[in-house]
Amino acid sequence: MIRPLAIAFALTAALSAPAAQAADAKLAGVTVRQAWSRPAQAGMNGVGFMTLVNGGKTPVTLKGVESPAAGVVEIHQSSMAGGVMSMRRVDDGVVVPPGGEVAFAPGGLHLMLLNLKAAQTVGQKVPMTLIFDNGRRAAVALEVRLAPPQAAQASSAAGHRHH
Ligand SMILES: [Cu+2]
Repeated sequence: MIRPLAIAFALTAALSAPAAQAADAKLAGVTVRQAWSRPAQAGMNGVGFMTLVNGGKTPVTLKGVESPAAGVVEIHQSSMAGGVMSMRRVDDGVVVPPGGEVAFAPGGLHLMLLNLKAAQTVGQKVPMTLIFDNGRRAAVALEVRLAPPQAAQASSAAGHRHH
């Protein structure tokens, strides 16, 4: 309940680091919620999940992701066809519509952390840099967990902290 807030604040800080310009406003409303990963061994591939929320008035596109924890991070889309789950790389980015959100979740969009440099264990934080259109970058940390964070609690904490 505290954690998604911390991530959102980190994102805001990263986005507002450059001097205020018109382009900054475009991403000012983007927050990342429920960023998490799963335990994995060094040299193996890991996964990353999160929800991108665009509180702004224009679309925002996630173009790519970098992490010191993996050789390469790719954006993947899983799909089911003929009873077989497969995944493909998403090369043209993921658009988050204004006022909308996009969930990266098991069985759908996910981050693929190829060739992990170290083992990931529960409770650990995996640093990521999200790269948006116009070259904006935002730092987030994926919490290594066995199960997804509770969506309702997370958004409630983020939206109603003043209570
Ligand atoms: Cu994948």
